[in-house]
Amino acid sequence: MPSTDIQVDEKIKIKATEPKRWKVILLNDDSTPMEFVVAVLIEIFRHTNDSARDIMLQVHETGSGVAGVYSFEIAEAKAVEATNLARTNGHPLQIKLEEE
Ligand code: TYC
Repeated sequence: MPSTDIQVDEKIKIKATEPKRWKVILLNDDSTPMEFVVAVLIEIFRHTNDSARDIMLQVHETGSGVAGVYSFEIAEAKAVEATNLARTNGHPLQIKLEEE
């Protein structure tokens, strides 16, 4: 088998960039029930009862809170799922994505 000499240019560095991560942020409103928000945090964002309640209260008291941090595709899918569940149940819950 013929052998081939390969010259590697040591000056060329491959920059390995970490994939971006996105925060799924819940926003407060006046009418989405607290228990519904807790259920969303448990069922869609896989929180425990305690952490779901903590995040819900933070949103309620400060105006916003992070439900989770994911790749863009997962963050978007969870935000859409939670928004659809809220609308199906007649709640105005607002969710936004923010780059970490
Ligand atoms: N503020 C709502 C209430 O008093 C509760 C709530 C919490 C709504 C978090 C939205 O993302 C939210 N029923």
